[in-house]
Amino acid sequence: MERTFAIIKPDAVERKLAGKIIDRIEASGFTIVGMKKIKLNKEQAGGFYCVHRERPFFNDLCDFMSRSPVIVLCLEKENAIADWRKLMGATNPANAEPGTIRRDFAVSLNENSAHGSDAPETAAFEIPYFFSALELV
Ligand code: 3AN
Repeated sequence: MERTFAIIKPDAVERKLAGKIIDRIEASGFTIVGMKKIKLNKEQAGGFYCVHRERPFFNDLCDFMSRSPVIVLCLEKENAIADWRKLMGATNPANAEPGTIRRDFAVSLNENSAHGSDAPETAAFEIPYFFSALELV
């Protein structure tokens, strides 16, 4: 069993797509072991995306992620990290496969509806950034 970290981003929560995305998560065999709706401030968004702090899109990314509430999830399944990224689709929705979350729901490269850990080390940082051990059941 493997755990990964997911975010339903502001653009998707604002458009009331959270239920549709959670439905796809469960239909694809993931167990939701943690889930909550939170509103990040810009500093908290920047801490989460600190690997991107030198990138030109960092400021816009932090503004976007702190614009309105997000839903954060910890998901469990065999091969959870790769399978969640496959279900999300490519970062740029224009390149995402048909049937993926980003192809079907994302607005743009920046407002791309979902986040997923890209490696075990990333998941090991991201899950405890948002969840305490008691919140993972
Ligand atoms: P992913 O979320 O697919 O792992 P990352 O980690 O490379 O993608 O990028 C984090 C987030 O930063 C993306 N989800 C996207 O919202 C934004 N982003 C990535 N690359 C760009 C870019 N070239 N221009 C604007 N935003 C970007």
